[in-house]
Amino acid sequence: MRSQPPRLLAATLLAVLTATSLQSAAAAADYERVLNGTFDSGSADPWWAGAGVTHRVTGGELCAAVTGGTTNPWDALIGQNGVPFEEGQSYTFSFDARATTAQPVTAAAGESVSPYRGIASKQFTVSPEKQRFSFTFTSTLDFPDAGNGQVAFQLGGQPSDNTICVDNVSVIGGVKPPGGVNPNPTKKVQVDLVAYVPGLPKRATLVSTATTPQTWTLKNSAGATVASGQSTPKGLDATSGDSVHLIDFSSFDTAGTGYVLSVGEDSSFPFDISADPVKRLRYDSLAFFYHQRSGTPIEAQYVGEEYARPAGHVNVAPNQGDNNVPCRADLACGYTLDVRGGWYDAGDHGKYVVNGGIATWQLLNAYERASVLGDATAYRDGSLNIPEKSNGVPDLLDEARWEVDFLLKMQAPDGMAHHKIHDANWTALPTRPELDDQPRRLSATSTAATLNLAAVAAQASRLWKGVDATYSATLLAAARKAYTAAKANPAKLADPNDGTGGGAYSDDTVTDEFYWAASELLATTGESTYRTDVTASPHYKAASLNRGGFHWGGTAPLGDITLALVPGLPAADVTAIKQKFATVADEHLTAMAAMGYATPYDNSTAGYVWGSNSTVLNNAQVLALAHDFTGATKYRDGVFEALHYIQGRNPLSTSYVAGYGDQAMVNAHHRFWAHQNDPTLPIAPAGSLSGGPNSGLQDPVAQRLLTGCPQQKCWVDDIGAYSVNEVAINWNSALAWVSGWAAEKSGGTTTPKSDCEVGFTAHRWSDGLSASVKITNTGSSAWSSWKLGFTFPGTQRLTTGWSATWSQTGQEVSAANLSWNGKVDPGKSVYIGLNGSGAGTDPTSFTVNGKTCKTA
Ligand code: 9MR
Ligand code: 9MR
Repeated sequence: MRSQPPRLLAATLLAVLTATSLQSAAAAADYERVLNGTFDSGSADPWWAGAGVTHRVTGGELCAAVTGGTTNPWDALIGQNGVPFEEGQSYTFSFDARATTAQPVTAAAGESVSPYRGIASKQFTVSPEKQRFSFTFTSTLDFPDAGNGQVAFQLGGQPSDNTICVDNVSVIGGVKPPGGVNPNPTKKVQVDLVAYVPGLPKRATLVSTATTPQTWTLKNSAGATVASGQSTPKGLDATSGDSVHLIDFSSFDTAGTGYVLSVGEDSSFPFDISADPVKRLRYDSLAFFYHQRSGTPIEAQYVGEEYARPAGHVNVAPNQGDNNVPCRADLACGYTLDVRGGWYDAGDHGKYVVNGGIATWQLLNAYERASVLGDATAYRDGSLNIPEKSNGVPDLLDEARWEVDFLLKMQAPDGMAHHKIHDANWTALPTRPELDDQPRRLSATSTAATLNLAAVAAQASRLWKGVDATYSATLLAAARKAYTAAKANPAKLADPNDGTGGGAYSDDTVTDEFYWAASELLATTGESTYRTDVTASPHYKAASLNRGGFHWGGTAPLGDITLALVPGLPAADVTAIKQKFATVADEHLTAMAAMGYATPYDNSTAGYVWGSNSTVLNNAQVLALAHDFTGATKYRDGVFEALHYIQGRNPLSTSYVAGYGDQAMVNAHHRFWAHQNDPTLPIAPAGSLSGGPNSGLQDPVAQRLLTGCPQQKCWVDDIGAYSVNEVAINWNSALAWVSGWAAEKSGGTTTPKSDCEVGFTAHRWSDGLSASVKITNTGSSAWSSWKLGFTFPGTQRLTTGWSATWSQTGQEVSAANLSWNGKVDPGKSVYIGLNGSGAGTDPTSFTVNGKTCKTA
């Protein structure tokens, strides 16, 4: 991690070395404090190397190649940050080591940031024969929560180059159990931190061990109670580890902002009752894809200054570029490909056909579904802020084409598609795309990638038919060629161990990709050869759709969805597919009814997996289609439950969508949005989705911070935690599909209907005013309290007021009811007034209880 530069630990040389074991107050629990000390995974992460040192894992050891000629031991370092140390506790630091040429090596513990205080260090002589070394010390510093503690090996001060290898590095000690650190505070009243849509159910979760119903109250932004009721106790919810009650406040349906739900002393984050946020999210979730574009400058006029950047991977140094990329050395394919363009997959700079395929399909399917069953004008030209926004083509198609063109470029001369193109080695965080200096390499072609290309090119050919006939024909030809090539190479599987410099995306079952591609080709051409392959497939008629849904490695349901939307199959078979979607949707609803935090997610076999949020949203797509196919409102409500979980009704009180909600994901694992590592870089832009809880804890930061977590709590907003907090195109495509659908179902009223009217009548003179204010309840229910708000346009200052509690902050004025005039029945008015100094025109806009009023 070059972002947190390894520090010298020079001070450790001065630190008191207590090589003898000191008695610690609390009982030792033998907690291991370093991560990946065995290097068994083949990865060096999270060990870093300092200047003049290259480190890599070979033969299960971490080997550091050190450039000679440095002066001090600390001039050449490898180490690990975030190691927890507790003051006064005893630690045993041990490791195996060998060196090509014998030399002294100092093992040190200390502080990773200024002032770099040392805890302990000890020098050993490391020789060509591997030996085990060990020493024990007491910590003089306190970093109990894996903050700025560090261990390092000082390898410098030698005249010549040398290689030093370490293994089985261990620091055991301390009393505080590892894990349990979540910097995001959790609430006891869990709500969607963004919004509930008027007219739809509104549910929340209360964390409480009480066995009897609890009273909840809903307050509006003025603090007035607008609804109350009783919770329903549900007991312990194993997936979250919380004891929970359910709260249903659906009966309250007044649009507004800043509502808060409370039980006793505990309050939720504020939220809106409004359709506006989901209508914004429909576009923000799609904007993600422009941000991820490779091979083109990302321009400030579309994304704002902080997200603008030069084109990445176009052969401008230090990029080695995607203009003419060779295959990996071991493949010797004999050609190079121009594979510029496409979207970066995620926080890395890889571009993968498997995954690019499902992401593109899902965007195009949102468009196709809307064209057939909904409202495709939502995606019209001008709907997104992208360079193609006024070319006469729907913007969703323009954005998708950026990737479709890339997928076409990945097709080899024989019709097969290369599985992926990415860096030869992993780059550090942060690395801006245009500063990536790694060589780019094509991996081998694979059956799965070829079928992804066939499926998406066939789907796209259909959608561009009336938009660009030439392009449509090119796409169909590429799809046919790919499908034929895949049938000739039906078992060319990607290497599951090919995870250096890019993800593997290996998939050992491709019957589902065959079904998906054949379905798309059938839908586009109606030809009998494709029909035969579709109907003969074991996946036919949604046979493999279940609560597991679909994902990049399990794509059969994508074929089912297309076949249910596009004419081509016998009516009875279409009915069977639709029926299966309803059946699986019912299974989701049944399971959700028993959950503390209702989520269309089946954790029964694998727990919460990498990218669980995308599975939740893909299953929400299944629910949405079940609603489309049957009209049943229960399925629609299930879709919104899934969105509520994603936006904060979860045990971490966190919205996994950046920019949405008061406590939203910020520190995505991303090489450009790496603000956590470099404050000059931006945070994740609004509308990007975190991968979400992953009980497998497959990265060192998640392991260090989250060990022992209940499944739904295995998430942390940390840039290093890539197995829980990365972003990815196939995850944002799911958010785009679902938010687009939800926006369509959120009705026409986007601004809350006014239920108040305010008349402001003032006598003004050069340096003062006297005003009377008439507030009328024009709504249909009585107010039990009210609070007026307005802004003085000039320098007016309130001096006295009557018939209300008046106050002024800056130019903002508020007036709250007194005990005798709080109740206002529909159609009735209340009269208040004020005297003031200063000058200015009368205020023109007023709110009552947070809602904008009609001005009389
Ligand atoms: O940054 C990489 C992320 O995009 C991938 O999803 C993840 C799994 O393939 O790997 C991340 O890269 C890490 C690599 O696996 C091990 N060395 C450190 C890399 C950066 O954190
Ligand atoms: O989404 C992928 C997930 O299903 C896998 O378990 C994980 C490890 O192989 O890889 C995920 O995909 C990553 C890819 O390999 C590299 N780019 C970032 C992707 C999201 O983390």
